[in-house]
Amino acid sequence: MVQEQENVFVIRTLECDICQRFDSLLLTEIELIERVERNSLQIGSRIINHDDHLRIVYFDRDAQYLGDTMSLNVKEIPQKSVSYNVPLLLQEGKKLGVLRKIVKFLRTENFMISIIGPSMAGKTSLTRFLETGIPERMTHRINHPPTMGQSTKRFDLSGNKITIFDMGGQRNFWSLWERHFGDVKHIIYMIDGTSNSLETAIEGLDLLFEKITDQKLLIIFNKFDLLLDGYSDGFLQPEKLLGEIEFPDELKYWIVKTSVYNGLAYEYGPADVETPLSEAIIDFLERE
Ligand SMILES: Nc1nc2c(ncn2[C@@H]2O[C@H](COP(=O)(O)OP(=O)(O)OP(=O)(O)O)[C@@H](O)[C@H]2O)c(=O)[nH]1
Ligand SMILES: [Mg+2]
Repeated sequence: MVQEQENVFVIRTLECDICQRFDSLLLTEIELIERVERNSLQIGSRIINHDDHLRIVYFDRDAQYLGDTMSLNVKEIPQKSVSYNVPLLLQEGKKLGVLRKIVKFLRTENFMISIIGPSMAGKTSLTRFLETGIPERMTHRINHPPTMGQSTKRFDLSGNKITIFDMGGQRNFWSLWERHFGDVKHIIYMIDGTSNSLETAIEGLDLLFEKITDQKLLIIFNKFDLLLDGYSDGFLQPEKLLGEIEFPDELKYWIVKTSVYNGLAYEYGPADVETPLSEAIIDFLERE
């Protein structure tokens, strides 16, 4: 990916999430070091103009491409607006019983979701799974770079138009989590259920509760497969979390155990039933 020529570094990126473009950055050694040293993380960045958005590319001191952030004008994406692909007559189906179901089947809704939570919880893996429908265990991906800042994805899911703001979970990025709260109606807070750090999970939730307004919240305890397959001795108990933290009175929230690895949600709805993970997420989006 990276080659050095007379103190000029070429950084080639993966494809842009939005317009599938590939980019190459040319940086002199001086410029590279200057950009990396601008912040305490020792991560350099450079903005590239794409047609209707900006791409911010991140790299390290060795000119290694780390990832990128898309900057969209989110105001242009309608929030949960309903666009009908059916004649007006069928929209009247709301009053007409059977036709109502047809309308629901044919209409397209737009949902914007922020996925936040501590690092390594599986936020990017969940985003990829929802986009591709391929469970993590079947992708054989070995490279999981942490999300630098945020990554934006737009795709269709069961006839709905989805925009996901997949936020970086490393502590230095927590201050960015609220960036899209003015635009989203749904927040997913994701925790690695096999991690011992209930404190970190609670700290992140405390921060969220300071900023959340009227959004609906889904708290995901991920990596349940590690417990089922015997790789983990324990799994954080949602009840324990509930006992340790005070939820805002008006907050509408749900809790679910998942395995993005297997593409499943556990005990969501009737106890002991495994639900396809994308169905559980759609169900959350459609809950009143
Ligand atoms: N066993 C198991 N591993 C998972 C699961 N989901 C994600 N992982 C792994 O967890 C690691 C971190 O996944 P990411 O999706 O990159 O985590 P993230 O929350 O986006 O992390 P940041 O971007 O740093 O905030 C990767 O090695 C994934 O393969 C799961 O359900 N089960
Ligand atoms: Mg990530």
